[in-house]
Amino acid sequence: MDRYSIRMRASNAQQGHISGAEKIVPEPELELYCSRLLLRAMRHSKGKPDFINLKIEAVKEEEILHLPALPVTTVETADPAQGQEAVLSYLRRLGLLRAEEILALWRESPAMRGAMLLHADTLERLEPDRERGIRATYMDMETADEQRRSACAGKNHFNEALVLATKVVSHPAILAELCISDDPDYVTGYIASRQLGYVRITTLKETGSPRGGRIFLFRGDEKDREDCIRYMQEQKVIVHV
Ligand code: PML
Ligand code: MG
Repeated sequence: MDRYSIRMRASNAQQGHISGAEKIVPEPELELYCSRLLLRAMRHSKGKPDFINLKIEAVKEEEILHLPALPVTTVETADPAQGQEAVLSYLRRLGLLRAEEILALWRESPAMRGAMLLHADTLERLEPDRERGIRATYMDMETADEQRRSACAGKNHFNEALVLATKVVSHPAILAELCISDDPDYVTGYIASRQLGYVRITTLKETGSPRGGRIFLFRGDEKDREDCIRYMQEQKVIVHV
């Protein structure tokens, strides 16, 4: 079945970026999801947008990669220090020798629209544009449960992150992804990898902190890097939950 990709981003002059979201939907549902995403842009708690971009592109079925969602586990942590300790132990479990330095880079990461693409061994940053980072895009979730699909009227951090992490770590040159939300009230983050699945860490930062970011940990050569960036930015993915 052919589909349409819909990508929405909204901003205003005072705050800059306000909200963004995306779907990949069958043609009969195109109108419905366009209006849901429009509503989402208009009702964001950050404020009213003065610019909304809805980009709609046809997607052929053969262009879509279908992936099962990563299995999810949760680690309860009482405070950010415990949360970061948990992340360190998972990084070490993945055999990453420079786990402490990776965590330090993550803590200090500047506000970027996209993620850092970091070489897991040399810690070299591999994004062509370091201010922007790499944005993983063109992805959606499919579930038999219509309730979850229609959650698109508002942001569901967990669902959206699970879709993104599943896409990201499915590239063979990605060893793991780390994420802390930049939403000041959202303190749950995760580490994801093909080996570990999606591991939610309940407290990774202090409530009220706007600091957040993503790191894609990479291992490979120049050809892998180019393929990885193309995959993140262009490959259409539907994640099945
Ligand atoms: C974001 O703000 O987009 C990141 C959300 C991380 C979600 C973590 C989780 O709840 O599992
Ligand atoms: Mg955010």
